[in-house]
Amino acid sequence: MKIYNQLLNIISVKGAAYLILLDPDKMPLERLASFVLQCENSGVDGFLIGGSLLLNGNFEEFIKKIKDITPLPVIIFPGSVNQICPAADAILFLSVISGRNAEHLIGEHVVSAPIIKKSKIEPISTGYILVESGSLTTTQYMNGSPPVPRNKPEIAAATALAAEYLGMKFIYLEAGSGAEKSIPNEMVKTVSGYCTIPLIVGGGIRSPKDAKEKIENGAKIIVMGNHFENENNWEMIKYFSETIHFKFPVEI
Ligand code: 1GP
Repeated sequence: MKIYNQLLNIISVKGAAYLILLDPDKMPLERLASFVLQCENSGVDGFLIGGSLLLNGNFEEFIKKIKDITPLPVIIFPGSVNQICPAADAILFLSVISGRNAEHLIGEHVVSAPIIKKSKIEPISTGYILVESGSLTTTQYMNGSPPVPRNKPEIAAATALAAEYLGMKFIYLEAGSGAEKSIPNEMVKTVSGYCTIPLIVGGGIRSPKDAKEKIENGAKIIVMGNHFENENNWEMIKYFSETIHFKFPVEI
């Protein structure tokens, strides 16, 4: 089954899906196996792999290692066209629709589309909306366009609806990795009530309560990364899974 359909199936059965973001720059290879197994045993549904920069990480080796360890889907979450690898299962084909930077709306896509076709990984068209979240995040800085103001849910909703009309398959409301504040619940509610395509929410989520509120307001996929850069928090993954999979909590 295609990864997109797998995700829709998880959403339908469990209520929502839980993806973990792994940045090759931030997760040392020697810790990768134990973290991935902990995620798998804690009910996580898959992995997003990517980073705004790639200073140290070996992207291909990193993805191959995850594929060797787990059967869970591995989806590229690209910070740039350098982050494409045939060993992955799919790639979020992101267009930064909150911005007006042509390179991130269509330019990089023209460069990367033939590479993706050759690699045979599944592209999943995703409207990526950056949202103000306290201080400037790396993602916002790298995009070079202002994020949507956090008190303007109607702008996010109109942007998301435009993405739906353009044929995109997911909307991703992004506060930025390690954001001070996660996406406002009101914005999640407004966007999810205005569009029919599934809503991914990530950035700055650090508690099961926060994840639960996002789901209650209509998020269908929760993404977390930064919180688990601290190994002391790994034990929490199962509680997040149980909370997010509200229709079908996995016995752990
Ligand atoms: C970032 O939405 C993801 O792109 C996850 O954010 O790392 O803050 O959990 P965190």
